[in-house]
Amino acid sequence: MGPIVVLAGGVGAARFLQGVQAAMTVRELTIVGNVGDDTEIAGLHVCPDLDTVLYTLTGQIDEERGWGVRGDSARALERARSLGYDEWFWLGDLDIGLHLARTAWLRSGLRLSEVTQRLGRALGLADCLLPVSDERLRTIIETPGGDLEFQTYYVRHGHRDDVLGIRFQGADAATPAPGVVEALADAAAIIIAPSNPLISIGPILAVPGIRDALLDRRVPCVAVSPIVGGQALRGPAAHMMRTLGHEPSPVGVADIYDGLIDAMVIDQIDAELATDLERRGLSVHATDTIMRDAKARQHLANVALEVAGIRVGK
Ligand code: FO1
Repeated sequence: MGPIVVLAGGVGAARFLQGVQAAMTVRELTIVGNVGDDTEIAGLHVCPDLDTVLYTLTGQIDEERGWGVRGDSARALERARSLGYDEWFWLGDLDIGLHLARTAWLRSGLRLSEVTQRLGRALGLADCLLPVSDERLRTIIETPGGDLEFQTYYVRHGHRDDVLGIRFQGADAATPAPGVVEALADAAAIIIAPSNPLISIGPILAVPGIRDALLDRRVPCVAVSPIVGGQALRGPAAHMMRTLGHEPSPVGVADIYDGLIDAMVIDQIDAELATDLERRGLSVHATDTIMRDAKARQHLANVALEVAGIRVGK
């Protein structure tokens, strides 16, 4: 029996995946992660979405922020700042240690997928975490003030700029990392985590071969809506969808995933949208999708897995 494959962005996906881990006892889980928000800080290769998943699933995440290591200090960054180095991206000391290892291994010639497996093994990750691609892929946000690298838009500018367009630099020439297409082809079910469809899942779908692998699926693909009552639970998804001409609702999300999904899990607050979604040929399950604690995360994962036809272990 093949793995459960989850396409994942950052914080929302990581919390959902925690629920999946808790819901499944014996099944294999393969996570295909976004790399469009990767960045280089002072020469260090930082993979925010992969690391958010890694830290969350190994119990190290700073729950309040949703990223970084819980209780991490910032002595390295403070020293750099005291020396006059101006850095707007916050990096904790333990996090810097991980970036040092990653960067060194990448420079020695290992692929990002190999490095990610190494980091996962070392930190005790039980599941398979794969970057969607080993090649350089960067999300570029087009704003009235010009093109911005993703972290500049998101962190430095606090995602306040109007978004005129989104590009995935390098995507056309990128190839799926080893194991990604194989996992999708062999999957027992595919789930798209509650992540921003445009900037978290968008870069994954932009890698040639991924969309085709989803179109060729022989198992259900279920999307969990990250939009609840017209709002994103976190981040700029709703505003971004509206400005780019998508309805900020599960229906808008479904339209972005047109042809790629068979079912949707939506929040009970959006239950009246079920008919609209069913008209698009989707089966729909409305439930409480707010992942406030471990129990709620497991509940949402249980529902998504069951909608995908997977009998959960617990
Ligand atoms: N988010 C912030 O708002 N400010 C930061 O300084 C910041 C640093 C950071 C460092 C490592 C990391 O893995 C994530 C970090 N994030 C930070 C979060 C991250 O940039 C975003 O949440 C994601 O890229 C959005 O998916």
